[in-house]
Amino acid sequence: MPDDNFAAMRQSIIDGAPDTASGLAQQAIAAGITPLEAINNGYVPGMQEVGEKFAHGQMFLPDMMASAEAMQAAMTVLEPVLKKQGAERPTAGTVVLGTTKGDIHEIGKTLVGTLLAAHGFRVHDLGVDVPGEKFASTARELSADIVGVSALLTTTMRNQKGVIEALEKAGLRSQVKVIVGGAPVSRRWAEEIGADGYAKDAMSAVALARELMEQKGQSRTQAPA
Ligand code: B1M
Repeated sequence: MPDDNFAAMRQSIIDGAPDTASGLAQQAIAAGITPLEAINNGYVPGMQEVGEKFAHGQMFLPDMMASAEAMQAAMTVLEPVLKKQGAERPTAGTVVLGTTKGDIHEIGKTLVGTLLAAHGFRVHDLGVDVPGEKFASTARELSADIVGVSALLTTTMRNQKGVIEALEKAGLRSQVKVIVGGAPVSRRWAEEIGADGYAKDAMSAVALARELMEQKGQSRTQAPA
């Protein structure tokens, strides 16, 4: 697909144009472009530019909401294609995923969930504004291997720590690996709050989840009988 099409995808997000965004996604699939190429080269750069414009006062909240709608329209087309790949694989592990309490940003978290599902993980997405106790009760219910917590605001990052505390309180911390991510989150922050790993983007989250599943497998085989 020529770079022009990726530029058009990017622009559809900046313009907050859901119909254009989804039409371009359909064209991309028909042309044999992988959903990941469209996301990484077209739509995500659009969202990044929206964030920069918002930060510099060149775009306002309603514009940012329209851009999010456009992104979701594109994802509605691309997600089923990505997920189909995962349905054809054996289960790689169970992940409980959500955006932390106080935070309603969902696009990045949903993308992480879609890619995990595309790589064979069973993903239970709790949505946004999720309290720590909900992560813990769902992890117990599903015997989750991994809990993934997204945060997009500097003010809600600390609630990632709250999720770890809730897992500790529920007596689940030793059984469940915790991964954290989101734009303001860093490896250092993950270490500081005692998470098992940090991923900077959705593909790294898949690699990290696989690595943690390997570690879980090893500790199981090494555990005394
Ligand atoms: Co908001 N917002 N927003 N916003 N918003 C940011 C985050 C901001 C950086 C914009 C800015 O000022 N430049 C800023 C935060 C500043 C800060 O805290 N330092 C901000 C603000 C201030 C706000 C409000 C407070 C605005 C207001 O009301 N005045 C408000 C807060 C609401 C709340 O949550 N309580 C708000 C609201 C909104 C909308 C509702 C309008 C909308 C969200 C709609 C939705 O999600 N349905 C929105 C949007 C769209 C954004 C920006 C523009 C884009 C976020 C996004 O979707 N990016 C964002 C600016 C930016 O990030 N550049 C911004 C695309 C997405 C694919 O990337 O989410 O980073 P991202 O996810 C990546 C990685 O971070 C990583 O992988 C993903 C894919 O590669 N990742 C993980 C994410 N989660 C992970 C979890 C993992 C691993 C990796 O493991 C579990």
